[in-house]
Amino acid sequence: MPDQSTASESETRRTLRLGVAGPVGTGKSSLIATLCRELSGELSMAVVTNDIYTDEDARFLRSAGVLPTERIHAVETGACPHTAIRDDITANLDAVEDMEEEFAPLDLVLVESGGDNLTATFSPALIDAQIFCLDVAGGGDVARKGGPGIGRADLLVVNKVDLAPYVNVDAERMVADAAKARDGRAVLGLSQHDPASVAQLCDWVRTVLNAHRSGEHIPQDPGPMAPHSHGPEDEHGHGHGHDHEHDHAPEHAHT
Ligand SMILES: Nc1nc2c(ncn2[C@@H]2O[C@H](COP(=O)(O)OP(=O)(O)OP(=O)(O)O)[C@@H](O)[C@H]2O)c(=O)[nH]1
Ligand SMILES: [Mg+2]
Repeated sequence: MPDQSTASESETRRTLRLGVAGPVGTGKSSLIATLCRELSGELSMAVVTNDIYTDEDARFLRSAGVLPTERIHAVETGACPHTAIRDDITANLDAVEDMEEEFAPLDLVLVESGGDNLTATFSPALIDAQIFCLDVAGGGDVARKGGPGIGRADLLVVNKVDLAPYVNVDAERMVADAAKARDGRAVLGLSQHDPASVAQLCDWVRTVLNAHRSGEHIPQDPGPMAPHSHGPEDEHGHGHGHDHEHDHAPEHAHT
């Protein structure tokens, strides 16, 4: 058994690699900008972004001025986001390790996935914990649609709750539906314009970082498509008459 006392110094500075995934435009870059703005005073941070064809997300974050520009690195995946964060993580892992070496000791590296559909999740070989980001503008029923990120990411964010009245969504209900679909895993209704929700997000990150440092946090693979039901009891009447675990292989899980 390793000697815990000699390991403790490096363990306490162990970098938390935190992934942020979710459909296009749900606010992943904005959430990362918010975390950098709020936490970079207390934590040493870096960001890796993933875009298929561009470095748009990295440029957005650099122009937001939330971190020194050299701490924001773009990976141009050239393939669908799912591939780069799950199936062949080499480019991302290289980028994360380079940042950790260059800016050692880093407390937190945020990795933004390219926007994808509901099935993209990070490999636990790349990140230690992951946030899956939905927004109210995608519709109040999205949280009930299932998928590995919605079901089993470490935190599900229902973003842009300030927009809920404009898109006829009951944000509280959407958060409650999400909580139900997640067997008690964390769900947060978030808005950039609501400081209380931003504070909750920051607290969640601090808690995970502490658990990671103490060895209590074990990276989880959200895995294949979550079990979900669209049987006749489906209250919204768009049932497909089945109730089983979808088991899409990762390489077939994207569109
Ligand atoms: N009203 C409101 N708008 C938000 C909020 N968060 C993000 N947005 C807006 O949502 C739009 C998309 O935000 P991004 O952060 O670029 O979303 P993204 O998920 O990174 O997008 P992709 O990387 O293209 O998938 C931008 O116009 C943001 O200003 C929020 O809390 N409230
Ligand atoms: Mg983005």
